[in-house]
Amino acid sequence: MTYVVKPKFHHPALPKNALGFTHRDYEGAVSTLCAGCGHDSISASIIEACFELSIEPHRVAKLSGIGCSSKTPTYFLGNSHGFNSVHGRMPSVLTGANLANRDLIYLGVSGDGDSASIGFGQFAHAIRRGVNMVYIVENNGVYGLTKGQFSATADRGSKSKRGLINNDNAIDLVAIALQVGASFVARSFSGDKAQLTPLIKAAIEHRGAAFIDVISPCVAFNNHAGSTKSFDYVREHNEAVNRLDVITGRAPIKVDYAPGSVEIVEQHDGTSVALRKIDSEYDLHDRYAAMSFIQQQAAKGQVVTGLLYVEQESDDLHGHLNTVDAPLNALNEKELCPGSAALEKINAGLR
Ligand SMILES: Cc1ncc(C[n+]2csc(CCOP(=O)(O)OP(=O)(O)O)c2C)c(N)n1
Ligand code: SF4
Ligand SMILES: [Mg+2]
Repeated sequence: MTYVVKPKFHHPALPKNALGFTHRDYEGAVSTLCAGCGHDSISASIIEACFELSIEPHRVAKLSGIGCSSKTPTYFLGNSHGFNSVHGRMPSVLTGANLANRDLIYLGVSGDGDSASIGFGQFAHAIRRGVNMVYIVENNGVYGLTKGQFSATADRGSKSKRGLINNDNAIDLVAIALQVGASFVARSFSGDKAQLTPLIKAAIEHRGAAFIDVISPCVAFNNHAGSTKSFDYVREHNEAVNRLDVITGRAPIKVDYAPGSVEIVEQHDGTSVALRKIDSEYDLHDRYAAMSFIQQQAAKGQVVTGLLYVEQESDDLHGHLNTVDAPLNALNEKELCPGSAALEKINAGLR
């Protein structure tokens, strides 16, 4: 309950990260979601990722839309910046904030209703523009907050709790993200923290639009037989193509696996990710092969998870627009308003 205050006291032996912070420093209010909701497990992974990366909470801006999923930023990173926007409008609010202050880490949290229905256009355009962000969709195939109607990500043929069959085709947000140019694309499962936490850490380190689709079962409305977003279904059909074992570090990464089974992916800031390949044929730098593989497996009912695509030389919207390096709030009046001579020069260049 948000009105129940967490006790300030904690065990003195709680592990601390490089900043001297414990997990408690990355938590938020007590969750009001249903007990067992997949979304709470995703919040736990976000907390773990930020703790392990020793991120200063005030360097994070968390933004969301409307839905049970979009409520979750209240339950993690209580000392970070937060903005709960209108349904489906998180991407444009995030884009504006990012353009104003490029120094923060932007974490967009959304639902399948929020991003694949009312906010579908917003989702596609923020990704297409390469906004530097981690965009997480907590995907349960239903509108949980409004009592379980099918969302646009519900698979055709899946059955509602009351026995209705969904006859509409599904939107796969991973396929769309790949198609519109996301430079980091992953899928995971809320029930697999060991897979999800490193993916979030790698996405935070990535420069550009990083998208993670997390299948996150709704225990109240979509966790029955016949649903393809239930815990049982995802566990039975989860096809992981790789795992990030060792996450980031500026020191050389040492791993114990056989040669050929590990790939080291360099990130823009000099950190690296060690990737353990499960499917040795899967090439995570081939956007078109990824699209085709994921869709072929989906046609067989399989849910492909892992880091599905990453562009190593990625850029972001600031790079495309050639904006100033400093956040706007760090510029002085003279820099923000250089005067009529400067305007004259720009106008002359456009004639
Ligand atoms: C403009 C507008 N239209 C409709 C709604 C009603 N509404 C609230 S949440 C929601 C869907 C939420 O689904 P999803 O994003 O999948 O989140 P979940 O609750 O499943 O996590 C809808 C339709 C609204 N709040 N605002
Ligand atoms: S209704 Fe579904 S999505 Fe919402 S909190 Fe409950 S289990 Fe989670
Ligand atoms: Mg939903």
